[in-house]
Amino acid sequence: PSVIYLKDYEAPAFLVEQTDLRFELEEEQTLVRSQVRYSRNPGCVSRQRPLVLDGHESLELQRLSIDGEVLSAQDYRREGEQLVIPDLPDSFTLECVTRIEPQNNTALEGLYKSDGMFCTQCEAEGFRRITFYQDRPDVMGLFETTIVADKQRYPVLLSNGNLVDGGDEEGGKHWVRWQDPFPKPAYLFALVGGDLEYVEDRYTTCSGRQIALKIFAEAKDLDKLEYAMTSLKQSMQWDEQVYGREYDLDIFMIVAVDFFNMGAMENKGLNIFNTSCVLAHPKTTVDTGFQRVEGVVAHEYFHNWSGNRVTCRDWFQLSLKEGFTVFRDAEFSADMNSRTVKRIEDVTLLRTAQFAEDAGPMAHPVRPASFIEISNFYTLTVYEKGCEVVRMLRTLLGAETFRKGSDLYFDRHDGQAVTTDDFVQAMADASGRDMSRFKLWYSQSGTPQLSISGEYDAEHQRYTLHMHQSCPASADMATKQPFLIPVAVGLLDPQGGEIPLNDGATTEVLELIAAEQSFVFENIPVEPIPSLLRDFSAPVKLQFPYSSEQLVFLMQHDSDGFNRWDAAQQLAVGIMSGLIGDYQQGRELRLEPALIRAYEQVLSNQGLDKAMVAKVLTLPTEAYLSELAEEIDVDAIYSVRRFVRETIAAALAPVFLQVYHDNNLVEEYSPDAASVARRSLKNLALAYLMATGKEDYLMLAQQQFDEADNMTDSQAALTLIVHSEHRQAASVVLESFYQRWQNESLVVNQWLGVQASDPTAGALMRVQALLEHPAYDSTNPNKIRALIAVFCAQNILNFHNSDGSGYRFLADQIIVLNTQNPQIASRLLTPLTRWRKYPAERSALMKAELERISVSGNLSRDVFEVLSKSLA
Ligand code: B3K
Ligand code: ZN
Repeated sequence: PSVIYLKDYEAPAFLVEQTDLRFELEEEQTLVRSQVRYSRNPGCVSRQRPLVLDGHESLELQRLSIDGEVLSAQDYRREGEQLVIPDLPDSFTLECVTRIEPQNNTALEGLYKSDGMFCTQCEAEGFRRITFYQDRPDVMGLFETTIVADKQRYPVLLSNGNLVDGGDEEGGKHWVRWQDPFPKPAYLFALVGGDLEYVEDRYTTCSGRQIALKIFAEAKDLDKLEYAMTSLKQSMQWDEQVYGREYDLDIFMIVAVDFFNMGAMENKGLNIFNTSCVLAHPKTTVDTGFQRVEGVVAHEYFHNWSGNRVTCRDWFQLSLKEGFTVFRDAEFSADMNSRTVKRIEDVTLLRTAQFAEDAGPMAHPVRPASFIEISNFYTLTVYEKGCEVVRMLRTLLGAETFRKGSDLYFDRHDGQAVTTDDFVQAMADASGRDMSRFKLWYSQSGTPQLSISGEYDAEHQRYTLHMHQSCPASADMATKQPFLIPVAVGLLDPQGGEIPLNDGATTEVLELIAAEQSFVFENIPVEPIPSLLRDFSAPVKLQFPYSSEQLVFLMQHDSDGFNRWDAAQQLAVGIMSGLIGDYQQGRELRLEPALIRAYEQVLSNQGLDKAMVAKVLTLPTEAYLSELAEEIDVDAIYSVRRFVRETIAAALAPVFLQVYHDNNLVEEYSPDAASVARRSLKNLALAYLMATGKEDYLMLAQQQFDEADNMTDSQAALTLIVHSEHRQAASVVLESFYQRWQNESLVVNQWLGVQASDPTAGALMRVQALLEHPAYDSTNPNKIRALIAVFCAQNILNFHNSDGSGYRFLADQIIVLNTQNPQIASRLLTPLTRWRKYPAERSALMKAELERISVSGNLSRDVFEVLSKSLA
């Protein structure tokens, strides 16, 4: 497989004016006729260039004609994934008929069948599995789509834009025609054909236009669409208010499908969603599931502007739409719920998973410089770090100027396919600032390290922060230049008050641009305790020599909610790191009282937001501790975390019991922030109580399991019981849960996941047995993720079993999935790619499995790329 480079970008030889598609959907085959009006691109220097169309090897080409004249085999060449037609006039219509087999498409890219229904996934390069086309985002055209299918089996036939015509045909068939008035690249094309029902609503835009909103799902799921509909209307309103963006078609549709490689897809006017990101009901969906639905509905809707109206020139620019849209959806969720809690969740993900990606073999900049398979670059770096980069722009420019910049960007580039440079340029022009150094965030990989020290000069009442930044070599880039790092800082006096800073405000954004730089604060009457990187103002690893007492002080007094939480995290990280050392030296584990005392204080402080209390009392995860470790000692990390949790539980059990009862209200379920907060605190308390191992608390959990009227409480109790040493009780609740929910596919996924993450011995055998269970389906990505991905990513003790059985199991699965669904196979590889971070024996076992996969033959581009980078 060959490497594609950003530096080789060339504009397309031909532009598309109009694309007319006709689909005949049948059980054994689908015939696709495309009629495309092409004209030479005036922006392209060479007038000799042939028309190069992309087409997957699975396409069966039945006919090709130009302006009505059928081409013979000498008139074109099929070279690998391309069809090359030389000697063409300046403008012409190309007609092309292909035969495809959606029913056998297990890769779930292009047109495929999900549970008997036809649907598409074209981003990034799925359209080439439908017909021959210039399948690249800078080729935009107007689409008209005609669909013909059996009326009884597929009463609902959808595509992008507006329904303009339709009727019945002989043989029990019917047809429809959809027209999309906005030019778009092929990756935004969508088609759905199935037996679906829908819920309907309306939205009136800021300029008074009426939009029809429809969400389609299987009949049995119709009662789970209300929350998505509410979220959609809120998103539409938020985008008008916060970004001045109005919706542009008369109809907006969402379709729920069960088989989907990722969360959802922003096709113009016809979003297609994984059921897991659109269905929500108190009985079947946990609180975090509701929040995910809200966030993903918003994300896809926001893409209508940041992605569809203004799209990417090439796939290296992916973060142009993804980083910006993640930032937009994060701000939306922050406005709808608790802002600080949302920030804590996002930073946790970034610090554990994205930092690990930056430190691993797949490291790449937010704007990658090269790839083999673009599907491998829908990453935490492009999405989450890309979001942080946009957030830094807003921090540097201020909210108002940032909004001016975004208005300018949308105005200037509406209807175009552009680059991340264009985005930053709009921000630069709106602010009058030179942003060239800032752009290093797009072109350099790796997580910068920021060490800060403070110096107080009492005589001159002056406080100085000395900063030093560096960025370690990454797999793809050895040396880096200093970044422009916005460091939001506050200074606290010994009473916990905020000291006014140079400009009178209590938070100042310092701009670190050099490797070494000092910042001076004048008129500081006492030696302060600094609060650094407030609200996590930059995606870096911060070091400051805080004492435990200072961290506890910040936990109590910092006016920045994020930093209050982070102080607790850093306190726990420090203590646990020490214990990990003790464990490795064979010393007895002893928990110093600082953490317990700090937790007790947080629990007894009635004024605190409950969601924050739950976040503060959640110990750093195994994944975060692993990311922080030089070398990952799985047993030490697991044992220490467990020891700390059990020691806290034993010390504070009566307090936790009180908290549990105080928050265990009889009330109707609601996914609002306050109710979610109460449940999260209650279930955290229950988790600590269960960690004591006492029978009384097992009974409490069983009671919650039996009586819960919502899935959040029911699943929390289920997980705690299943993950405990009470094996008999575990099998009873698992069986009763399955009996009750076996017909709810998404709930069954949770049931699989709870077993996959069960840390007790023998988990792998149970996972292997589940592969044969009727609840499992090895072709459904949601099932694969629930069972295999959860086992390998969340069950560190069993996956990293020193006998290598976990690694072997994963490699066996990947070898099968490599041909069946390359995108999923490649994603599953992630845990093995981190082999260099483990001690010698495990490392060798992991590497051996990577090597075994690499000689298993017929590697997809997706798997090949990850393997070759991991073994390089
Ligand atoms: N844009 C899609 C991602 C498509 C991934 C294709 N491998 C979802 C999103 O980010 O909104
Ligand atoms: Zn997106």
